[in-house]
Amino acid sequence: MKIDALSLFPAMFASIMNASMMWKAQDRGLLSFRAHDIRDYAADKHRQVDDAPYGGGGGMIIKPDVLVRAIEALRPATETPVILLSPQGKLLTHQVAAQLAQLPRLVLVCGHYEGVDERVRQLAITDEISIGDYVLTGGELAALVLIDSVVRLIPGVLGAQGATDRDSHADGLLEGAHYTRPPVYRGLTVPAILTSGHHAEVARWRRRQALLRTWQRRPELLKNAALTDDDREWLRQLQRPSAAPSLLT
Ligand code: 4G1
Repeated sequence: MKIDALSLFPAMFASIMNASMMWKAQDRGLLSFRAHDIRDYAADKHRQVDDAPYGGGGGMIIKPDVLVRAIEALRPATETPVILLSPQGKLLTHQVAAQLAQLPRLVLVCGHYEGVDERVRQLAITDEISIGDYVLTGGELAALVLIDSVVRLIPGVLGAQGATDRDSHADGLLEGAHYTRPPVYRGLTVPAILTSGHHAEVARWRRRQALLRTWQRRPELLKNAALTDDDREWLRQLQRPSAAPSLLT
């Protein structure tokens, strides 16, 4: 996959794109990434990229000609999504990331200041994606979140392959509790089932822990989760008023 990011602060991408999984993905030839400086496409001698909003009010807006020129210089094919990271976009989910991971190329556009001139959307943006409802100073961190969520789904990027299937959110559930050595830490013990060696029992326990935690913390996720008849029956039991906590582990 080839990813181009357009930004006023392209240096923000370096540390994350040159570390760990991102470096391996590029090293293995599975990812080609470049961050481009929008300012390189400014036309005047002051390299002005932003201007005051028509109608007044505070803040500055990225100029449409500069940003459209920057996008067009990347010559995206008509089928390549040109994605503006924006609080007005559709929410980034595992499903969105999985769809993007199928594509050969992405162009990511990062806003700054108060945002971009509306005509950039009309002329050059095909999709808008948001990473959540909070204020950011720029779209770069959002682009990096999107890139991380997509690149790890490219086949061959993660060493131990099975890890992506068992992901939280791959089946729409949160993960239950995890433990490693030592067996007793500050008086807290590892559940005996995990050290029993009964693999089928361990798998069933883990599944129920995942269902329990999802039900407790993010019950709305259960609506779209991939659930078996067994899962549904166990969740029904959880919802009985008499279900005692000691039965839940
Ligand atoms: C109004 C959040 C403005 C922000 C309402 C998630 C946020 C890009 C994202 C803002 C941005 C809310 C994102 C806000 C983002 C221009 C440059 C837009 C930064 C900018 C809830 C500032 N996911 N925010 N405006 O944060 O780019 O992708």
